[in-house]
Amino acid sequence: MQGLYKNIVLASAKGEKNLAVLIDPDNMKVENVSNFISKVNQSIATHIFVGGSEVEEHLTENLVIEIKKHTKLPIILFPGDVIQITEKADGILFLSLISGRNPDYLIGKHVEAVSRLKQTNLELIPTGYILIENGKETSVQRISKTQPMQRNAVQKIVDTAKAGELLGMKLIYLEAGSGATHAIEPEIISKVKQELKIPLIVGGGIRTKKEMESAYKAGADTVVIGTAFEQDEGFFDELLS
Ligand code: 1GP
Repeated sequence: MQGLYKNIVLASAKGEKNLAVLIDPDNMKVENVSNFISKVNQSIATHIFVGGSEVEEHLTENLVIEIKKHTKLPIILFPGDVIQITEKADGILFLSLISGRNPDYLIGKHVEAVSRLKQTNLELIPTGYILIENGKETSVQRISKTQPMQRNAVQKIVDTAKAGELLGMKLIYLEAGSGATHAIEPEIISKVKQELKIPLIVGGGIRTKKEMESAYKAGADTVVIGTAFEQDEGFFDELLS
C-alpha cells in the first residue's frame, strides 16, 4: 500500500485527527485477534500500529497476517528491531531515536534493515522518535541504552523535533513510553507543534478520552494508544460516547 503518508499529511492539513491502536505482538495472542479487531473496526481508530520492544522473529508477521484478515485499516509497523520487518504490513515507521545518542538507533539498525526492506513494498515513513521521561524507566530506554529527554527541557525537545524535520524526517513522534505513568504534557505538544511543518504523533500513557482529546487539542495529529485498549476493551466504547 502506498499513500499512507499522503493521507496523514492531508488529514493534518484539514485538522482531522488520527487514532492509531498499537498492538504489541508479545501481548496479543493470534486467537484473540478477531475479537479485538472487530472492536477496533467499530471504533474511531484510523490506523493499526504493530510493534514491541522485544518480539521473537516471525511473531510480528503471523500477527499482521491475522489482523489483515479482519480489517481494512492500514497496518503500520512500529518496530523495536529489524526482525519485526514484514512485507505483510502496509507501511513502516523508519524510526530514528533522536532523543538519544546511541548510534545504533540513529543509523546502525537502519543499515541492518536495508536488505530486509528491499524485499518488501512497505511504504517507508522516516520518523524522528523522541523519548521523554515519564517518571519510570521505559523499555525503549532500557533496550536502546539511551536517556529520555527531561520533561522540563521544553526548548531542547522543540529543537530536537525541529532538527529531525530539518534532517528530512517526515513525522515526529513524541513518546512517553508504553504504559507511562504520565502522558506527554499538552505544553510540550503545543510548543513542538508550533515549530513543525510535518505531522506530529503523540503516544505513551494515554488512558482516558480526556487525555486523548487534550493531546489533539494541543496539536497532536495522531495519537497512539496501546496499553489502555489491552487492559480494557471497554475503552473503545468510551471513546465513542
Ligand atoms: C508506546 O506510544 C505507545 O510506544 C503507546 O503507549 O501503551 O501507554 O498506550 P501506551
